[in-house]
Amino acid sequence: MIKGIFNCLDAHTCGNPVRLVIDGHPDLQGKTMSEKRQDFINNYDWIRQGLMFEPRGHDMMSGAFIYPPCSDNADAAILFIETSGCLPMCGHGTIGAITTALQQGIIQPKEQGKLIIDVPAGQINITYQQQGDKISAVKIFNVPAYLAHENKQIAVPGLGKLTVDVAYGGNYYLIVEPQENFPGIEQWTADKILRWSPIVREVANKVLTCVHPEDQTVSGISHVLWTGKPQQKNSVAANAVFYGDKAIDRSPCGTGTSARMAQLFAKGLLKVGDTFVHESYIGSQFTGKIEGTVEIMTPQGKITAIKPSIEGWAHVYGENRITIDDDDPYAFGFSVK
Ligand code: PYC
Repeated sequence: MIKGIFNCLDAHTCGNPVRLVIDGHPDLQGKTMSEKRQDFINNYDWIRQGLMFEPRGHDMMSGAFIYPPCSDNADAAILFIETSGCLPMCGHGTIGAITTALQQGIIQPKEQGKLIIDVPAGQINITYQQQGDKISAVKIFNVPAYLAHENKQIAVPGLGKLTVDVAYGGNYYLIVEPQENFPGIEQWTADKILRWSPIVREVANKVLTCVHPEDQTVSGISHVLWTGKPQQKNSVAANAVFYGDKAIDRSPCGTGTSARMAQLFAKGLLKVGDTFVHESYIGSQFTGKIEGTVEIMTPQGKITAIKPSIEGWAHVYGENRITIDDDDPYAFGFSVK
């Protein structure tokens, strides 16, 4: 029996996929996108599994649904889906979804060049550039980002000790900088990143607690951000972000870039107004900026979080009409371990 038919527009943001689902949206219960995300996770996760995993998707696949806004001041809302689950916020996903939705007329901005979008992690502001019928750049004014754990030592079986930080930029990132047991991403192959990341994440999650102070449903380290030397002259830094079970972000990662700027700000290495050109594992770039600061309350007390922005581009490359039919033994996808 056919469970669902989904028309999708496939795009990529700086190399990482964004499948925008344009119909077949489940009617989600909840007042906020955080509540709607919980409803999707509890009742409709089969849609994510069918659209993201093989054979209809792949390890890096990620996507989004555009919903009507939850707040009076917003233009639209986004629900993110990917192989790792339903992220509270996704930067490359937002750039891809907004580019596609504006080009297709799926979102009508109240004010040209600007959007306000509800996402599960809160509310974000967007500005965008248009050239003819194409959106050439999208800038996200992201949710507050902050350093949650600093200079923590973890012991990774087979790899040794690592000193790590954890920062929030819409998801919690374990940040690993070059040190004795990690020479930097330029000296590690993709295989090595894929091999060590899940182990390092598991070890870190056992000893470092991360729960968002304003939304308990946002918790745990989901991503590992390995750093190293950039390839491009104008990049300030480079990263390889691991997510899900076997994915390295091909984009510089929007929430990862926000987390990294928060980490560097807290350590006195970036200041308000600084521009941070961040490079991905394939050399594509986002331009990050620290737009300002805001005080937030954490279990450790009041801390200064940054207000980050990230700018990047996306290209739409195809259309896909995807059927999920439960007669198909792989209707809800599979992942090769
Ligand atoms: O751009 O925020 C991001 C992101 C998260 C996971 C993959 N990309």
